[in-house]
Parts: sequence; structure tokens; C-alpha cells
Amino acid sequence: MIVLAMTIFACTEKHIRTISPEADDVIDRLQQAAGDNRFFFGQEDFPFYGYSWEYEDGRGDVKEVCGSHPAVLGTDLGHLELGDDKNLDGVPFDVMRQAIIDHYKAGGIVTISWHARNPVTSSDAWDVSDNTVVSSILEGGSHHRLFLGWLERVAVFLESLKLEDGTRIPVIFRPWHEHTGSWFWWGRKLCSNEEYIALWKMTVHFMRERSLDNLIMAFSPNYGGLTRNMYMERYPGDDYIDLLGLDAYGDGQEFMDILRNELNMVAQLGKEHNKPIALTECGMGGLGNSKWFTQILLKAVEGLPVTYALVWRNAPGYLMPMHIFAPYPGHPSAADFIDFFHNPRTLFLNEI
Ligand code: BMA
Repeated sequence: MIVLAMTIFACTEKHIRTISPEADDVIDRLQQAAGDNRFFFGQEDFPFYGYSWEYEDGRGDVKEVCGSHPAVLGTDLGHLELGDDKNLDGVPFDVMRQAIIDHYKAGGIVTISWHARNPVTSSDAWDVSDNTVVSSILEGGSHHRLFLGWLERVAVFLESLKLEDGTRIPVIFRPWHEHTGSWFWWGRKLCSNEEYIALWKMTVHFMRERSLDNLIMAFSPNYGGLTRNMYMERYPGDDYIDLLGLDAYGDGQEFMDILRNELNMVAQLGKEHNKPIALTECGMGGLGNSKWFTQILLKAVEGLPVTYALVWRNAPGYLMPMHIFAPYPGHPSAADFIDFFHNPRTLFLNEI
């Protein structure tokens, strides 16, 4: 009773957390995997392009290496806020919607991030030249109205992710990520703790007012020098967050030791708050270590209840030759990746 009274006190009725059975099922599947000492493998943008191809139905670098697509499809809404028909990496939103539907129908899990442009300077998400951006989009701020229009476009897209029978596809939605760093306009040095939390609450309330109960909200600080206090000081609260994440890029023993330490801390928090935990982004840019998957990633999560690990995108080589996070056929780490695929702990699309 006390808990219920506090929840109602914390938000108005239309803002109360409701979650669809399908979204609840995803949370259960995540927890179940961790309980079985397994985790889902994911990659950003894997159905859209790879190192040497773009937009060819059914293709995927990971699939061409090990025979299965990743279990988790990650993608990004950046530029949707502008009303564009393609995202910041050139993915048409119509193609994205169809890929999300197909992936969900095949049994996969979907996660979406949002590299929103800077609403004050009109530059990109990485424009950190102005530290009043978050305050100016909050209620009463000069750009609040503009920003509500951006949230509206995001809500319309998320609402459009449904099956023929109208069932909404559950999505692990991960806005305002890596806020413990200061490289996005919502980062640590760019706004106060209170402003950051208000941004989250405004985002979640907006989606709840649109009755979007298919969202599993993910919190994902960046790894490195994180104390428990730093992880939690901008936490919007258990009523706003459904999954505790960590973004971590790197290689080598020191990276692995720090990562294990911080994942341990996140695991402890996950237990205390009863939330699944995940490596919401990870990888080694350029994949220069041909054993990264078995010697770094597998070892970093060993014995920890990490529910999924998502590596970043394999950008087309002619655009960004070093922007590779999973092998393609012929890549030096392909053999190691096949071992990773066969490891009983990893879950790919063909196993679910
Ligand atoms: C970054 C890079 C960028 C990309 C962005 C959003 O880490 O991959 O090239 O635009 O993510 O996907």
C-alpha cells in the first residue's frame, strides 16, 4: 500500500507505468537468459549494410560468418526529429520499420537509441558548445515547444511499430545514453543532475501520454571510472527505468578488468532494483584484436547476469574503413567469432 501511494504521488495518473504483455515477455526472456548463464548477442544496423554491401535483403555480415543473424537488432532514430525520411546513418525509416517487424516476427529483440540533433544550435548530437540546451528544452525553456514536436515524431514512429493484428512490438528504448561522458549535449558537464533527470521524466511522460506501453526504458551510462554514486546520481528512478545498461568500448587486460568491476557493480544494482542489466553498447573499434570476442567480451561477462551485449555497426568500408565491430567473411577475427557463436553462453537469432 505504501509503495502504491508513493507511485501515485510521484506521477499523475496518465503517467503511471504500464507495460504491455509483449514487453513484459521480453523482460522475462532477458532475465531467463541471464538465469541460464547465457546472453543474447546483438549488433547495430546489421540488416541494413555491412562492410562491402548495402540494402540487400537477407544479408548480414555476422550471418555470413557464422550462419545466423544476431538476436538483438539495434538501430537509431537520429534525424527522425527533423522530419527526415532517413536516419543520421542513411537508413530510410520505412526500411527500418520493416526490418524491426521482421526481426520481431523471427523471435528477435529490438533496441533503439536516439542521437537527437542539438535543438538549440541545430548542429548534431555531439555539439557540446552550449551548456544550456537541456534547460532550454524543459518546461518553461525557450526551445520546449520545438522539442515537444521532436518527441511527437519519435512517438509516432514508435507507435507505428506493430504487427498486422495491431500488437505493438516491444522496444528497448535507450535515449540520453552515455551521459556520464560529456560528448553529447545531454552529457555530464552540459547539464545538472536535476536537469538530466527532468529530461528523462519529460521523455517518459510524453510516451506514456501517447499510451506507448511497448517501451522498455534503458539507462546506459558510459563505462570508465564509474562509482556506484556516479552511476546512480542521474538515475531517474525505478518507475522510469526498466533496464540498467553500460556502454563500453575497448580492448586489453586493463579494459577487461575495469569493465568486469563496473559490470559487477551494475549487477548488484540490478539485483537491488530488480532490473535486468545489459551491455547496451560494446565493441572494439576496427576489431584489431582477432580474439576480441572470446578473450575480451566472453571473459568480461563471465559469471555475471548480463542479458545481452550489442556491438556497434559495421559501416560500409568505402565510407568508414575502420568502423567495424563484428567480422565479415575473410576478416581476421572470423574464426574466433565462430567459436564465440558456438559457445553455449551466447544466443543468436537461430537459437531463439
Ligand atoms: C557513432 C558512429 C557514427 C554514427 C552514430 C549513430 O558511434 O557510428 O558514425 O552516426 O554512432 O549511429
